[in-house]
Amino acid sequence: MGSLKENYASKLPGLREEIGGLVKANRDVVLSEATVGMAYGGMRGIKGLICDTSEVSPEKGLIIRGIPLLEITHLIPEEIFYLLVMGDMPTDADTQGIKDEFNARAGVPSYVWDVLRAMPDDSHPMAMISIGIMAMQKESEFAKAYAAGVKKTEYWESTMEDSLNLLAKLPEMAAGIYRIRFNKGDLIPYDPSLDWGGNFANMMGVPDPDGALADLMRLYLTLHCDHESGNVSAHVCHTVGSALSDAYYSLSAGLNGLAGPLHGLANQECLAFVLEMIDRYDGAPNDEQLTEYCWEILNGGKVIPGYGHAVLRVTDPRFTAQVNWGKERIPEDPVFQTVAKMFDLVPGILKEHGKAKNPWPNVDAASGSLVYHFGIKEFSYYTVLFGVSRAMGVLAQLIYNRSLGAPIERPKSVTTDFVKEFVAGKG
Ligand code: NMX
Ligand code: MLT
Repeated sequence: MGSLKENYASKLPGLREEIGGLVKANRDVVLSEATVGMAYGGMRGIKGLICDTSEVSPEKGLIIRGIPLLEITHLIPEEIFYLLVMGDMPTDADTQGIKDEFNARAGVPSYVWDVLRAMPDDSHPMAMISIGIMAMQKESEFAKAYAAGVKKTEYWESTMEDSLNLLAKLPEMAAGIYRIRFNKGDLIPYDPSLDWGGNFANMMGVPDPDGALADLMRLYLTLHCDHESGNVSAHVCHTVGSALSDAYYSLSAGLNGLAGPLHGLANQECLAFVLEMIDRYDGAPNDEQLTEYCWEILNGGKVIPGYGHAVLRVTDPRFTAQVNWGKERIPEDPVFQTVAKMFDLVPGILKEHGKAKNPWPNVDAASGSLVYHFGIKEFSYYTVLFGVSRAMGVLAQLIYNRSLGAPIERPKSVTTDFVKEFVAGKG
């Protein structure tokens, strides 16, 4: 097999023909309608986006290229990235090809470290990674190709270059942010003999004598990679990219969305929630204490982080995969045990509360407890881990959309006066 670029290039003519034909023959077929509630309600349920890298079934959760997540949790991130981009399972040679691409492109430029070190000591790690990515924008191959007048049909090639360059450098940048922001000492160099996840764990410099953290990191990076295209990080990345902003602008924007507490930042909020409970009750809370604490949060008008979802109506399989890992590897850990106890009790509490449409845990409910076990206790860092993984999905979507010539995104908005007149006309 060839490189990722060669493989994608050979697939693309068929893809263009298939999708071009589908759209041409069905342009006016109605896919979905938008109610007033949807327009004011975060566009929930409107089918107005296309995503072929993955889909989220309300009843089954994440399905990557047609394969339910729980069937592919053994894949390493390099394999997942290949699958996201190509839609096919990689061969061993394909996976090695991705590893070689990352090794050849690794190496965060020194000016990025200067920028990150110049940031205030109390900067949020998500702000640091977003700025670190933006600092590298001048490296964009797409921006250079566009300025040189590249043909529209070739936009995807430099977008793939940018994406591979970014993915090769992200673990090093993210690990460096951990060491700089939390005063962990010198940066640890990239090791080309390690895989993407193993390298990330190694460069963070957290003791990992038996490789369990590297193993967790691979799982973590695999689980958080993609969640179709309507979630905030993917949607923002797509929207920014649709203006032909390059992958640096687009990814940085997407990660800014991930930094919101209702999206990826929920993983830091979740661990804070668990630790506050343990602190308040002087140890892992019992059922009554946990229930009391949750009601206090809900009665204070706040959300229980890690629970609920805009699309899912079952326990998130990404949560299940993490809990399975925790039960096998760290069953006695009191923080993990508290997360497991929450799973027993919170859905019932949320059902009784009666607001959340989905009372079940999402991806963010367990992840913090697993990394905390390994001594990564700086929970403002946790969303960076999510972000490194999510970069694979949103960049795969960017390559895909650019290769198909997706137009600039521009849905129509209406005014409240329009809605008033429209509904009056219906009455
Ligand atoms: N705790 C308390 N109330 C909740 C929760 C929760 N975990 N989830 C939803 N609700 C409330 C929600 O705030 C809303 O209240 P109101 O009518 O007063 O505005 C009501 O239930 C209906 O919301 P839904 O339609 O069920 O949820 P929506 O689609 O609007 O939002 C989330 C989805 C994920 C933003 C929401 O469930 C939430 O805030 N969960 C906690 C934060 C979290 O875990 N986010 C991470 C999601 C995964 N990720 O990584 O992105
Ligand atoms: C995600 O992984 O993006 C989150 O679960 C949020 C979503 O899908 O809306």
